[in-house]
Amino acid sequence: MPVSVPNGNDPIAVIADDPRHSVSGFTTEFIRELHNRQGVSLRDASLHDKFQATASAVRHYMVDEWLETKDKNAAAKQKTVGYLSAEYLLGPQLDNALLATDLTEIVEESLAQHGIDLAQVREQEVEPGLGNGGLGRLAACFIDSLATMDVPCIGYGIRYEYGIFRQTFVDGHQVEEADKWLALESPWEFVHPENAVQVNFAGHTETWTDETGRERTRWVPGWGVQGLPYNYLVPGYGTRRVNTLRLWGARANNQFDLKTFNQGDYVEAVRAQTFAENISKVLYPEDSTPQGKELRLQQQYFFVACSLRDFIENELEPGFDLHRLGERIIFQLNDTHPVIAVPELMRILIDEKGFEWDEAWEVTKSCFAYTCHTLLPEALEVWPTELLGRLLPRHMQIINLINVSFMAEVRATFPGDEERALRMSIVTEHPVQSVRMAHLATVAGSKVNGVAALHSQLLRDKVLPDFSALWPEKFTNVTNGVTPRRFVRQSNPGLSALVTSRIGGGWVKHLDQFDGLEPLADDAGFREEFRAVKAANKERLREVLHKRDGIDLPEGHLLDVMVKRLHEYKRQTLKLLHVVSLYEQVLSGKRKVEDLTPRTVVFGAKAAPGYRLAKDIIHLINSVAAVVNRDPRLEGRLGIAFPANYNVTLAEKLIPAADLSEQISLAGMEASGTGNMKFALNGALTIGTDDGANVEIRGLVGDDNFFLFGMDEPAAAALREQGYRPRSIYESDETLRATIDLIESGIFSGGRGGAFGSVTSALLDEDRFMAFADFASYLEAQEAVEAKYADQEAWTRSAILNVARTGYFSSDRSMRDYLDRIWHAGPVV
Ligand code: 26W
Repeated sequence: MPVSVPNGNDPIAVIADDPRHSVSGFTTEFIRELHNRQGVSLRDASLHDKFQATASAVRHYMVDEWLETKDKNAAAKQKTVGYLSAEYLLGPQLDNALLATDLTEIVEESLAQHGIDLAQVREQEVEPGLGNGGLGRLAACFIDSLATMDVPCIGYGIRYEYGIFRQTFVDGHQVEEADKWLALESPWEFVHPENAVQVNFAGHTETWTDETGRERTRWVPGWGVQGLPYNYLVPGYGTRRVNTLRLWGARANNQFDLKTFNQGDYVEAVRAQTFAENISKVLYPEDSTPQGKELRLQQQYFFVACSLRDFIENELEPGFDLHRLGERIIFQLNDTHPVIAVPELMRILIDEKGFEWDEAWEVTKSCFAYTCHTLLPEALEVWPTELLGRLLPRHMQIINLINVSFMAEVRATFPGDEERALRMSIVTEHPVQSVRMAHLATVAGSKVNGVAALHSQLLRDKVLPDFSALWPEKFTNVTNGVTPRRFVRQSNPGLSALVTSRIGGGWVKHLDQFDGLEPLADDAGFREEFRAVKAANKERLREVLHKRDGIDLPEGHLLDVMVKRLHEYKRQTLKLLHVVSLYEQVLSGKRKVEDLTPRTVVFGAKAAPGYRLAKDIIHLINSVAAVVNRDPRLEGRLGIAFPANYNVTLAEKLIPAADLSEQISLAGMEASGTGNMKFALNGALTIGTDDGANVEIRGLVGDDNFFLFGMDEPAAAALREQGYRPRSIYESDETLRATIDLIESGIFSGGRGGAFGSVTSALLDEDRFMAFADFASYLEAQEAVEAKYADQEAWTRSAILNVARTGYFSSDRSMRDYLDRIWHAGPVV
């Protein structure tokens, strides 16, 4: 029952008359945790103890609802969303839990009474970085939205012991450190060893005849591990629903390994068991080029096998007729990483439950849908049949059988078109015989979706055109979204309070209400308050960067931010070329320093550890920063800040402070982007290409409130078609030439020319993502940025309109689209 709270903002999830929901009530819970969990007195407690006790005391307020949710689900017997994702980039949990339980003020006051600063306690939390970037963060937003919308959902994934690496810089080079996020234990998880699930690998298959005389197949595995469920609470906002995120950790299977392999050599046997535990040890840090590593396939099968078993055995009532499984679960495949779940469900139904092939296939098709998150052909996962057959022999057989009937269907629909059949086959022969996981997902899934309008179109037309010709109705779009709880309400309290003062607090659950801000863009008083919020957020960021990185952000600058994974297609180099060209123009006297708009460019980006060029680009950015930031000729009017280890925690501070959001990928390359949405919702203006969700952002905010530049996708495709020659652009564009020449001069490498040859020659010789082709247009758009920024009233007006018009990008809206168009499921209240 929503009641209003001191600041009038948030409906609350807890019962208002719960005696624990008071300062003294919380203090009791907190002290109890300090004593019983941490085993220390308040007097002796470390900051870490205080964090652990605070977090676990806050969890008390969600557990009743969590248990209640389970009962509600069991009673309702409605369809559950099983979100299958190898990544969840959750970010810090404490603030989110405080918001959901409406405890922020209470905890602050309770701790203050004991001389403890909540802000300091908060800083103790190590965020669970169990994802690489966009895909993992999207999964975290989606489960937040489903809980808030009262939809039964279990998020299934992997409890990596080491999350995404911690990035440090040594002499400007990226160095990776292991992310030991569990070193001090996570206060948020419940482990249930008694619910461990057995997962098998390798071995062989054999046939047998059952009592009815039917020929059956069984898998005789070679080895196995156990999956331990670690449950995380996923509280909805303003509702009593608390869903579950179930992450699986691998544990050695004592009896099995000891007996089978290592008779006699006890110590060796125990050592060998750690092999099993390696499965959930570390998150693969590649976010676009699959390495085809055996351990990665083990991880994928491990978590989906645990998850399917868990749902079928533990979430359904005993005796449930599995022919109706599709009425109770929809497994959403978050990219191809969990696609091995398809043959696993077939195996369970046929080998274990005695289904006929056709029955099993009908059920399986009704239980899966597939989301594709990329357009890069090299990002589409492919597993050699040699590896798959060795690790999962029965699954390999099943995939072959699926392919045989699929090929028959293709040949029947397109008689004589053998080339088409080869293009579509799940198993390809080249370069080595392999399984194309995207094809398997498309054949098995009831729906296939892209993540923004343009992306879904390109998915149909360019990535899977034969499939969309065969099954046009299978393809759909769901534009991504972000959770307004974390990315506005929590991370931007100033804006939240301002907005709520004018349109009420309903927007936190109904972000389309932001449209009520539209008229306020013309209200000078509101604009002033809006600017004050931005200024305060910049001040907060200055403090964070000073403390975290020793970076001193200049005051009064336009804050120009590009944060995302380092990737050639995202074109961090284009941003850097802009900065270097400004610098060059000042050095050569083409521009007077007082004509520069005071600007600080902030980069945040991790490179995959094996991605050489991306790491060289990081080195170049740091090297340019070192020179530009120190050059007195710039009179402090141009700076670069590159804080290391960009993560969710930092994003929450950076995004609310930004003026300008850089979304400058080559058109047709960025599937959606979600950072772009977060910036717009926090009142930054976008400079961007016609790519991914930028297209939709611009459509909503309007051309006057968005800085568009560059080729669109058809133009980029045409240029590539006709033969792209970056060097001729370099030769004909004087500004570009001067910029590249300045980099090659050695000025950024202590006089050593050629230090950044890998970057400059990648551009001059190939420029795969056509940065040069968009360079002139980008600079022109940046001039428009400067002109607009000079008129603060006009700028603020546009910023407000960005907020007012982008409520569409709530992940609640994305979830509604999935529920209506793909899952055919709804809330349980
Ligand atoms: C190593 C294999 C691999 C391949 C692709 C790992 C991870 C991927 C992901 C699909 C990459 C990814 O995160 N894609 C991003 O997904 C976001 C959420 O939909 C989009 O907003 C981004 O545009 C897209 O790059």
